Amino acid sequence: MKARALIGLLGIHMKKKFLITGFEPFDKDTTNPSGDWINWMNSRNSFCNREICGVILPVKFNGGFSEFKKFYDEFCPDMVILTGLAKNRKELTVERIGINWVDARIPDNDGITITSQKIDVSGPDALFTTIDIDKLISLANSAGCVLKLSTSAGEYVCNELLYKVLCYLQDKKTPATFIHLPGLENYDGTYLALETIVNGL
Ligand code: PCA
Repeated sequence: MKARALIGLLGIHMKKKFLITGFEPFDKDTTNPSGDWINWMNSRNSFCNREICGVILPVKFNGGFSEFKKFYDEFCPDMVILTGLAKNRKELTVERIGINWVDARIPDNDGITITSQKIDVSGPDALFTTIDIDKLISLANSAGCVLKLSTSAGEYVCNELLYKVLCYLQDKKTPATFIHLPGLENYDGTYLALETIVNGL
């Protein structure tokens, strides 16, 4: 029996562990609100019953997932929340699926542009995210923020990370989701909504 399961049986309360990721800037931007949210979160003390590991990932094909895996294997989280920027969206969106496809319009931060190909030639075509979407939406609403459902995380680095993470976690059964931040002037309300989500899950 795993140590955490035994401790649970003994009734000892342990903090739920969250691995939360954002991305570094890309496409000539100097900031990425998803990375800024990780820094914002790491600087706060408002996650009383949560143990948080916040990580900013590189916007690099293959690079994001290998960095994620390193932290996942070391931290062994109970839940995974991936975030990134979708500049052309107006609202916070939660992704339903990761697809087995990459078709980049712009290079990643190594200057690499991967077009029209499967992420994993022998992998499933798509995988569903595994944190209850209705619950995420109602938690965001309770913080006064609109969170909409999205059925496409795009065909760039965010979708590549999401797909690889969902594949990796399939047999581990760790719930995982992806939330895209919109393009906004001010992210105060967005960060508070994300904090409410983490504290409510
Ligand atoms: N957004 C990009 C990659 C990094 C990020 O924050 C995307 O949606 O694929």
